[in-house]
Amino acid sequence: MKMVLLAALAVAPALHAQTQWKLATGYRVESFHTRNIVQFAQDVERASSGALRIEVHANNTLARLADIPAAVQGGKAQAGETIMTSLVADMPIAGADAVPFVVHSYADARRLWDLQRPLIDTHLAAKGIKALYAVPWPPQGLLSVAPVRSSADFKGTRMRTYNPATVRIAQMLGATPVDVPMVDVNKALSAGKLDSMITSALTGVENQVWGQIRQYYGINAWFPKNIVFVNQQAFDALPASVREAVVQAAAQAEARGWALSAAVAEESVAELQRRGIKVDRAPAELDAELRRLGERFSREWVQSVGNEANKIFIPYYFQR
Ligand code: PCA
Repeated sequence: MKMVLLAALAVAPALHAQTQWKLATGYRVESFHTRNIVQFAQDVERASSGALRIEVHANNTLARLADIPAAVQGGKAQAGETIMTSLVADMPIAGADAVPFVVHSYADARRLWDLQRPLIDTHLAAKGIKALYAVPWPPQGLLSVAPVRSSADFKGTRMRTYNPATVRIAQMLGATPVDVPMVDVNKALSAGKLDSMITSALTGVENQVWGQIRQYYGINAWFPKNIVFVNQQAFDALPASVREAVVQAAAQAEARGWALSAAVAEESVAELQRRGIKVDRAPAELDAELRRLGERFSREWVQSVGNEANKIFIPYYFQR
C-alpha cells in the first residue's frame, strides 16, 4: 500500500505539469468583462486541478486592444480579449455587431451571435485562433455635453469613436471623429476634446463622465461584443481533460457575462442619472434622422460585406 502511494506521488508532478497562459485585454481590471475573465481563469485552474493557470493582463499592458488578436496569433500571449468590431479589417462580418438599430435587446443580440459565431469561428481558425466565448456590452446610447435636437447639432462637433462603425456614423452626422480608447475617455473629456460619443452608460460610469457630459439619450443603437480567444496551438497542446475544462469554463463565462451585462446596463443608466446627467429618449427629429442613418449604414454594410452579411441577416430577419 505504502509503495503504491509513493509511486503515485512520484508521478504526480508529471500529471500536474503546470501550463501558464497569458491572457491580454485592453479593458480595466474593474470592468465587468475583466472580472468575468478572472472568474473564468479561476474556474479553469480549479477544474484542471491547477494544470492550467491563466494570468490576466488587463488595461492594454501586454498589448493594445486592437493588437491583441495579432499578439495571440504570434504567441506573445496565448489568449486574449478584444472588441469584435476591431476585427473588421480582416473579417468584415465581425462588424455585424455595430450595424445600428438591428439588435434591440439581449435576446436579439443572442440570436445574432448564434448566427455569427460559425463564421467568426471559421475566420479565426484561418489565423490559428480558437474563439472561446463572447459577451456583449450594454446597449449603446448617445452621451453629449450639450443637448441635441437634430443631426444639425453635430455639424462641426467632435465625436468620440472606438471602431470603424462609430467613425462612419460621426462622418454621416457631419462630426469630426476622434478616436479615444475606452480607458482614456475621462482624460479626453476633461481636456475638452469631445462633444459627444456613442457608447454604453456603463462606459460613461467607468469614466466618470458627469464632469462634462450633461445628456444621455437611450438610443439603444447596438450591442457590441467582446470576444475571448486562444491560440489554437496552445490549446491543442493541452491534455484532453484540460481542453475540456477550458471549453466548459468558457461556456459558463459566456452565460455569466450576458447576465452581468444586462444587470450593469440598468444600474449604470441609474447611476448616470444620480450623478446629475439628464436621461432621456432621443428627441423626435433626431430619432427619425438616426433611423434613416441606420438604414443607410445597413445598406452600405451589406453591400461591402457581401454574401456573409446575407448569411446572417436573412435568417436574423426572416427565420424567427
Ligand atoms: N464601451 C466600449 C465599447 C463599447 C462600450 O460600451 C468603448 O466605449 O470603447
